[in-house]
Amino acid sequence: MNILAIDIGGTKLAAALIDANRQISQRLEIATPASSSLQALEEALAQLVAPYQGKAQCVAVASTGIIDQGILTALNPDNLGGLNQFPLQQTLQRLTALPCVVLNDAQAAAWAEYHYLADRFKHITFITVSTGVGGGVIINGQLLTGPHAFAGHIGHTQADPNGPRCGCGRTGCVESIASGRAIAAAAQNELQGKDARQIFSAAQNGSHQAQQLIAHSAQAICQLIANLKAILDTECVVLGGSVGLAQGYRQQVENGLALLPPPFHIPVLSAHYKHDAGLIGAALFAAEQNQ
Ligand code: ADP
Ligand code: BMX
Ligand code: ZN
Repeated sequence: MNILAIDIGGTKLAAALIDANRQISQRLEIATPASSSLQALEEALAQLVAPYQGKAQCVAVASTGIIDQGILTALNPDNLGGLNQFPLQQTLQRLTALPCVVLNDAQAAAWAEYHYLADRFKHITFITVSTGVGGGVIINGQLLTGPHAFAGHIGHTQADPNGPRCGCGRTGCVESIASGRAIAAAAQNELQGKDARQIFSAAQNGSHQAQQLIAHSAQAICQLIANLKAILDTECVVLGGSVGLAQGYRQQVENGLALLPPPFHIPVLSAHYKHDAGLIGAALFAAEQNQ
């Protein structure tokens, strides 16, 4: 069976076919519309799925936002151009005429990475540092979603009571300090207006400000990991998202963690499935629902 997997992030929409051996083919990517209109996202999804007509038997979606009962509710609408409600499952079923399974992007990625690590660990936490900061928690081999699918939204735990106001309405969330959007928003002078990718290359070219912005992000993620260890006794953390996977970032997080007391130490791995973790996790999840 081929599954059409779709990953909806704050920056990009990705799609691919995934077969029974978790092999990916025909991967496509387009930009996420920066618009609060339902129609803009629907049109982008229609464009994304069009080339796959007749090629899959079901659709599996990993999406940013709280994905409860098929509906996308943005916790931080700023990440989706202000969009805060979207009938995700219904829209994709209509666009593809296929059954559709939907879940949060970081929860999906956690599920994929857990499948890869299951021989070694039963308790893992996936953290995506991307447009936002998301999370997926596996406890005793089970994906924790919670009664309202809200579990794992670790980017909205507080990192700094004097920090910036987060798009979710709280103050100083991890996401408001560590995410790609936050890194870009904090940039000043010669870096003002640059995105996180450009700030990472400026850091490589010796920009002190860029290095400080990235260090500040990595430090917030390091403290988040220590909090997760204390709350969940999670056995390892897997880092994903384009910021989390950027060169040198994981090492900075690990260096920070090594300075904390030993009970907070924990292995930090880079996502095995890299930028495809959400796609593969959604496909695995859908395949299990259809069994
Ligand atoms: P999404 O949030 O849509 O899932 P990504 O995981 O690609 O997408 O995260 C997007 C964020 O990552 C943006 O802030 C972007 O500037 C940043 N980014 C993209 N590529 C890189 C890179 N090579 N190095 C560092 N940051 C990157
Ligand atoms: C935000 C939140 C999470 C999501 C995380 C990472 C919204 C729209 N999204 O914290 O649901 O998992 O961002 O998302 O409120 P990404 O777009 O960075 O992949
Ligand atoms: Zn927040």
